[in-house]
Amino acid sequence: MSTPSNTPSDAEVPNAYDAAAIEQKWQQVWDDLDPFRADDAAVASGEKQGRYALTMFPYPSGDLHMGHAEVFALHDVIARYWRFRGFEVMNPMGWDSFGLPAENAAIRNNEHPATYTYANIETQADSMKKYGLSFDWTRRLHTSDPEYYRWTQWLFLKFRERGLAYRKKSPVNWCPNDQTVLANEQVVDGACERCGAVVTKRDLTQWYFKITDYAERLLADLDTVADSWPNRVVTAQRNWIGRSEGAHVDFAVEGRDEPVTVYTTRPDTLYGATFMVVAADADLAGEIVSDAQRAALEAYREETRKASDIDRLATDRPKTGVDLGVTATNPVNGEQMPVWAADYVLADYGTGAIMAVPAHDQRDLDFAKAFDLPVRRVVDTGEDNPEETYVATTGDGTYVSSGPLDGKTDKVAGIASMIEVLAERGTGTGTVNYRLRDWLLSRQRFWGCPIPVIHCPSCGEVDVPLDQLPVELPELKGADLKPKGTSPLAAAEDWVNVDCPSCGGAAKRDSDTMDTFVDSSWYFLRFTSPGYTEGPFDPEKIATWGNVDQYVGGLEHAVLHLLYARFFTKVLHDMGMVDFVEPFQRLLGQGVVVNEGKKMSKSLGNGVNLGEQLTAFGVDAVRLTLVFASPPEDNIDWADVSPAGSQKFLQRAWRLSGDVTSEPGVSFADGDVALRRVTHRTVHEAESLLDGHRFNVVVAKVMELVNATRKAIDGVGKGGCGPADPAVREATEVVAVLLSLVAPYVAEEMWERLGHSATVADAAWPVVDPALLVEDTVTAVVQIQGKVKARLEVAPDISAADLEALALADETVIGAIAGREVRKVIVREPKLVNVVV
Ligand code: ANZ
Ligand code: ZN
Repeated sequence: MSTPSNTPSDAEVPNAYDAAAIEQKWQQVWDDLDPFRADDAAVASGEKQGRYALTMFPYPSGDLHMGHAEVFALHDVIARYWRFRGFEVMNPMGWDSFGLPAENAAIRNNEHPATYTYANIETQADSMKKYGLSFDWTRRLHTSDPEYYRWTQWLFLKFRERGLAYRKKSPVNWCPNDQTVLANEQVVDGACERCGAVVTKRDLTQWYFKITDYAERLLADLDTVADSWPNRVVTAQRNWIGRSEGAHVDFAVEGRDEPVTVYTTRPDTLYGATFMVVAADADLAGEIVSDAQRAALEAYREETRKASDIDRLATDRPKTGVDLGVTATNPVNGEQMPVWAADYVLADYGTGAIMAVPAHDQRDLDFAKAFDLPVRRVVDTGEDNPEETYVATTGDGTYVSSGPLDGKTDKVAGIASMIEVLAERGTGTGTVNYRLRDWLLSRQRFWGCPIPVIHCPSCGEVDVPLDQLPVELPELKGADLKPKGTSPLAAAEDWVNVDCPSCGGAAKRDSDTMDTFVDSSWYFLRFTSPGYTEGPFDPEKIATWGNVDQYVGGLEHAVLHLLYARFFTKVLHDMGMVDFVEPFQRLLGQGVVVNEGKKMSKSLGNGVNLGEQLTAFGVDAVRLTLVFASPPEDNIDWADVSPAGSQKFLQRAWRLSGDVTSEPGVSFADGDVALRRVTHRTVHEAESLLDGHRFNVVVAKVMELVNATRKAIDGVGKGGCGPADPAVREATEVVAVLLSLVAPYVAEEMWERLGHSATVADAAWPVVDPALLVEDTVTAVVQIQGKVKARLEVAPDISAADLEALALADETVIGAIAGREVRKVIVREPKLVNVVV
């Protein structure tokens, strides 16, 4: 602590601070004081209310970049603000440290992926410390540590016990370059999300999480967060789950005992079905194909393996297919229709078979046109007949050629009555379908969490006993990690060959590792009790902290990470391990930092290096620039902002603290009213702006307050109160406190120069005096028996009741009434009160 000199001479007071010097100085102080460590006991005892602030933990590839800088700066405003408002804030940080980049680097450099991973983690941790973030470092975790992934494995086995983790063989997306399967969502426009190689299909036996069992709840519970998550995220989640209502309709197929069931959202168009299409890659196609067409089907199947699901569903793609040489019977009119196999029907959606209604579905119509199949209109929308135009009509209209529906116009009723007809005949039922697929979680790569299962020739799939967890990764490196179509773990003889835990016979470990999304689906729970050895997290600590109050991160995770974390939370709820069903109460998605209108990229050469910016302008100026640039959700163009301008402003703010000449603790009540009004209004507005995440506006308000304070200091004789006025100290202290949300170093420095001891983070949040929020006042006259006795300064919009109460509570007025009985009070707000006694 240092005490400011009361009469600083120009020579003593430097005119600018040195960003690098104060960064070094305060990092040391914060390390020593450790002010951001969250105290479980204070929350458990009820002494303080706990709040859990979380920002998405990073993947350790290289150092932090501008994107991290933005999200961390925004998140830190919230965490620090809550702390000021008296909450015990848990703000932890860790690393999502399994994943392919480390493995690829290890192959390149002939080392173990851990080398790359943990070196980068240290680099990032140093950068985060330098960046002045209010993290509680005692909770740090890395998902690639055996002490963490032990519990990822434990959870996998618990899921398996509940029937939620299973293996099945199915055509999966295969990246020929990374030599691993990919989840559907990791295939972007037919290419591998990571490396861009064209993705193909392979029939493989893979592990899945049965997330589809939770589809309904994942959808329904979105309503509980709809107001506190960005709209577009809620919508993206809804679309991904993709609930649709329709019907299962059974068609008898020639040469087969069981009927073939199709899924349709339009059972009301059943009379317009003119052929059936089965997914070419579905087993069903092979089961029903006629002998004459078998060879053609096989050839066609070869071709479809090359196409991605997205290509297959594209409406503008030429339609291809094979006639299976059998017919199906329409259950309502007995018509025989041909059955085809095609790739535009997906094997794993609905039932993998459809009834084609070409008149009212464009893809069916394109197919009908390509293969000269019949088209029959059953809904007359008033548009041209699709039988002639080859433009499907999908709108509402009048049913035609539709038996009992003819002449009717209500689609909803049409669907319902057709379902009724089908139900009566036992050939169909109403049903709900979800687009959501089970989560394919196994990967044929090394640097991930091993799947804790042993395959035994006689016992089958056997769990690794819980007390033998973790199944640790072996020490492979370099060339051993090269993908060869199977996991590198399969070739690690010493590791893969084990005794069966059940029969003791020779068996093999499962050699796949888990998708890294599994690791990040529960890390937020572990933060409540890092190092806990009895389970993935301490149930008591979870009860103390509850779910995450505020989650902050990038919207590239709008779908999968959030969906998977929500799924895990619900399963854990059902296991009785947590008492909430949603992991994240509030979600803030920040925009991205671009440069010159474009995404930063190496090839465009428009990347902005965070480290260089921090060196050039200082941490505070960079953070301030990112927070001030725009509302958090908007993108920031680094070409449009001015870190140099931020730097100048911070120097201006800092200079105020050197000019204040009153002592710490001086009573502000006697300070200059005009400046005090600005100060209190700033705090008052900042509170609601911070709650509403309008951080950029808060910065603008602080800038105004700095200007007003500067005027007050310099304007002696021109209406300014001068540096000794308590109001100047009050204003400057408020500037320091508000700035500490964004620019912690300079705020700390100001706080010290104002004569306070570290840390400004422990300062009391300024209490707003409502009287000082009154913009302009008017003078109200109080008369007793018609004679003026007092004048009151009141708000122009004061109510009659408030004015009367204020007048009767005034000491002069009470004195003048002198105990006499008040018979009548006439109020003409806001200017006059007449008391009759
Ligand atoms: C007949 C029909 C008539 C259809 C019509 C649509 C319009 P959503 O809403 O996405 O669930 N479909 C069903 N299973 C399919 C599969 N495995 N691959 C490709 N398409 C499939 O869409 C359901 C509709 O998509 C179903 O309703 C079916 O076509 C098609 F005028 O059946 B419809
Ligand atoms: Zn066995």
